[in-house]
Amino acid sequence: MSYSRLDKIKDKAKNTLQRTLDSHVTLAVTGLSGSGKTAFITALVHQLSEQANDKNLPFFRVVREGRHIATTQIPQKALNIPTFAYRQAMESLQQQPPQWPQSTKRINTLRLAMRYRPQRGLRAQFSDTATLTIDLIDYPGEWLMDLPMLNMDFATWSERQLRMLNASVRQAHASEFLDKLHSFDANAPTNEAQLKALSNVYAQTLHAIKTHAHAANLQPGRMLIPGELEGAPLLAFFPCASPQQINESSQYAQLEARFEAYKNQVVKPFYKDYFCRFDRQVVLVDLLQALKLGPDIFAEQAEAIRELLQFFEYGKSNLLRRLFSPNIDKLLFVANKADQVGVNYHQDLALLLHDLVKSKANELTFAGVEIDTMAMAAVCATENKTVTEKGRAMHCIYGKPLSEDNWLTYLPPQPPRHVLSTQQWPAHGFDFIDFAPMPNDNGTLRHMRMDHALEFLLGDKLR
Ligand SMILES: Nc1nc2c(ncn2[C@@H]2O[C@H](COP(=O)(O)OP(=O)(O)OP(=O)(O)O)[C@@H](O)[C@H]2O)c(=O)[nH]1
Ligand SMILES: [Mg+2]
Repeated sequence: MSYSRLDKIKDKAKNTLQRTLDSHVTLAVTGLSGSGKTAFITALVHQLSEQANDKNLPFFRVVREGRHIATTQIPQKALNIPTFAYRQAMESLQQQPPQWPQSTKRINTLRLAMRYRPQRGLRAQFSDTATLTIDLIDYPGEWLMDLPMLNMDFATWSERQLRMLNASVRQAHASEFLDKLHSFDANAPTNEAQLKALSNVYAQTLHAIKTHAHAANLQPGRMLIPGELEGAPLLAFFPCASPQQINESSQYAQLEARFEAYKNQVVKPFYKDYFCRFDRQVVLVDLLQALKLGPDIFAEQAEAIRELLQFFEYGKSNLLRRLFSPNIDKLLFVANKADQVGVNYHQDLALLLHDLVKSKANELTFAGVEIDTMAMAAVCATENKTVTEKGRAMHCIYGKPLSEDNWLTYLPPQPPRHVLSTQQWPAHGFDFIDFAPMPNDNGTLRHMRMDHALEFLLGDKLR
């Protein structure tokens, strides 16, 4: 038997033992583009490796009880993907003036090891210290939005994308593509140059919508963030209404073939390699941004989040199941960036998020998944400020808006406590402000409820 085979078996046995002793967690950080995945992972690493003390993480029991020894980054398991650029992200947050880390362009991963003193159980009997290994992956939110394509054929996908492009808020950005598509002969024999040209216009349309008119389901995601597929012919397709009769050598048949190839060669491997083996999940939702964008986009984003949850495996994982294919048994819904409203509105945000996901949450709770919903901020960009006016205390926030040079004390509007119908939407909408990050003078980051999130997601693995 070759060494590598033996090593493989040893590795497998070691992994199995680790899983048996519950000392490994793969945490899914899920969210649409811009929901705060990269900031959340950066903050999680920072809080655990540089700020794990009982003042900073009082609700994280292992820390509060003085059992946390140290957390550090260790070599990752997957050697074929880049390592999460933690240092780089921290440098941008700490530079003068502080900047948010850049939007993610490719998949990357990170493995953390948490060393702690076990309190009870098998581990406490065998050793004074134990290690919990945590695997995290970060990826462009746009790629996640490709998963629903797996459940669609080309005709269904085209119909959905064309409906999205025709929505009144997006028509102006899509008009060139829609005009050109109108004169496109789907039944004509394949003309490569024409397909390429029109797919370029489609890609420009997606970029314009992403920048100006937002949509949760801009597909294919690799047209926006191609990663290693930059310029690949596989990406030369676009939605097209189905002709009455489909000729095998027609342009339509060619588009359909490319759509299927994209699903099989890009989306499926991404899903299989990275999305099938999670133990715990945090779903980040930027409710404030969605509220700001109005009722239609709010509804679209809510639907996209619910749709995405279908692609994860849930259920209480018994020992055997966990050894071979772990299922998500704890799921945390987070209304992220809660530092953009006063603390008095955090409960409203959590209730709104609960309302948005309640039917899915119900279904999963029934299947034995433990679920919680909370408002939090991974990286605080504001400070709370109470301003008294005419004897009334108002919970304002103070920070530097991203789009302005001056610092501002702002009284944000109250978020609704439940999902509003279009008729219930206030005429003036919701005006929330995006702020630049605000680290402490010594460069450390502040958070809101990261300790609650960590306790929920990892606490039971650290007893
Ligand atoms: N106020 C506040 N803003 C945040 C927080 N986290 C993220 N943001 C804002 O949200 C933006 C997007 O955050 P990212 O972490 O890059 O989001 P992402 O989900 O990784 O996005 P993609 O990489 O594009 O998928 C940041 O540039 C900030 O403007 C937070 O905790 N508080
Ligand atoms: Mg990111």
